Amino acid sequence: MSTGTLITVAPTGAEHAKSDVPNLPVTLEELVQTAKDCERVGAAMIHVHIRDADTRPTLDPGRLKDTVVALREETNLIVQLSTGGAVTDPEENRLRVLDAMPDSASCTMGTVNFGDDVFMNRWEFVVELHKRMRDRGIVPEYEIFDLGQLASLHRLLDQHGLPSGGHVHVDLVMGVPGGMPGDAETLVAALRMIPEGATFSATGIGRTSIPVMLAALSAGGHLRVGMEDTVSYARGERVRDNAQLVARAAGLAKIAQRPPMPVDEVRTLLKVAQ
Ligand code: KMH
Ligand code: ZN
Repeated sequence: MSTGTLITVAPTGAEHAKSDVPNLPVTLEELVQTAKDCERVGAAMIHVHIRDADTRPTLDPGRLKDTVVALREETNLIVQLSTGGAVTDPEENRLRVLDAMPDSASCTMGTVNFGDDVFMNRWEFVVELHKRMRDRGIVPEYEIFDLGQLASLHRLLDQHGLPSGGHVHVDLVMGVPGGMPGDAETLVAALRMIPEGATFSATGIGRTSIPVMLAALSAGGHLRVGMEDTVSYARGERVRDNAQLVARAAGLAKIAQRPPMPVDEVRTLLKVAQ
């Protein structure tokens, strides 16, 4: 069991429209401001999706590089780029995300129904992501949307070896319609399948946010929160901003006697270069 809690903020995502969620950070300025606010209240890592000038999700290589540079200049956070993008993004664009040389990147371990869409992650594509990240010294976070994807993670590590740095960190993304439910029972089932020595974070989509957070803390796990996953703070109450979600996670982590982990400790834990 870990002594502290890694809090990752996922501030934007690819699913919410700015017109529906006006406080969603979509410009570089808004993203950097959010990152600073979240760092101040306990976040150590940021999971980044970016938007174009029309606020639509994009994997534009220039924008991604500028984003990594700006976040490094303005914060001390570990910068994790999403290679998941939006469900419409082609594989070659998703692989090209790694050219922006983030500290970390997401690597989803399989295909899953995603609401009314399909989030495609063919086996060959997953293997290619894993290998390219290792070649570049980028630390993966293996995104798990369903239990079978943990079996795929074992297969990946058995067939293709450990990631850069040698440590395995997974993120359980729970409560996506089409994926595993966001409840304590499912979290425990997932933990039984996590590779030995691996660490895990968990996030619950929508109203599963709080049950997943409490279950993850109880089980010695880490937390991901943010407006990518939840735009409602409580029943009938919209999220004010990402820092509000991070502050709540930090408060619960303190109650659990596992306060937010400082960034340098997280770098050591995940084997991300200092
Ligand atoms: N936007 C989802 C289709 C990731 O960032 O790696 C995929 C996603 C996972 O958000
Ligand atoms: Zn994401």
